[in-house]
Amino acid sequence: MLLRGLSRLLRDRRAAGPGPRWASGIAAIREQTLVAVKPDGVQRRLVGEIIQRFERRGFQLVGLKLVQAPHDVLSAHYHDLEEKPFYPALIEYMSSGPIVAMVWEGHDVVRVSRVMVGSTSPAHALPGTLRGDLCVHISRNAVHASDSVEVAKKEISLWFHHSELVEWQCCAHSNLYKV
Ligand code: IDP
Ligand code: MG
Repeated sequence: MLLRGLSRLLRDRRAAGPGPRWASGIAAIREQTLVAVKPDGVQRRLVGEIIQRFERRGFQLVGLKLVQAPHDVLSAHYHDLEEKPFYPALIEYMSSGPIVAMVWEGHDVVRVSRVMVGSTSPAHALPGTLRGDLCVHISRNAVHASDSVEVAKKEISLWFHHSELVEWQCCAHSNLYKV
């Protein structure tokens, strides 16, 4: 009986593959998203405030860089909006200065980041959201966050080489999660 149980456990473990270093429950809270401080946010010295919101919420920073976005990255990033009348102005805006690109990790981080960022138009964004607190117009909304898990994966690989992402163990983990 005991032997049968042990061999089932071993078989299940093998089927699950090597997996992450941590317990399998932790793998479920390692969702990632791309957040970027747009050129207006960098110019207005909002980088620290935006990072602080994500840190204080409890998410974990795993990638960070200041970049002048290359045109091919921007056109891939916004290819869904190519037909929109504001597209040329959007590309010009996003090319107008450096961007701080980040990857944040944590439970449900894609959905929660969108809530934290607020509506696309700051005029409709609720107080307490980044756009609702820091911006006034849709043409200058200071921050980007991926809108789905699928899109987040694509955007992270567009903006970051995998060697630029750092896997690190957070010492506050047990105060943020019980999994
Ligand atoms: P999101 O950033 O909230 O996901 P999207 O609809 O994906 O919004 O649009 C991408 C970006 O394009 C917006 O964040 C904003 O910078 C810009 N944008 C969207 N709609 C307008 C508009 O009507 N006028 C000007 N810029 C716009
Ligand atoms: Mg979007």
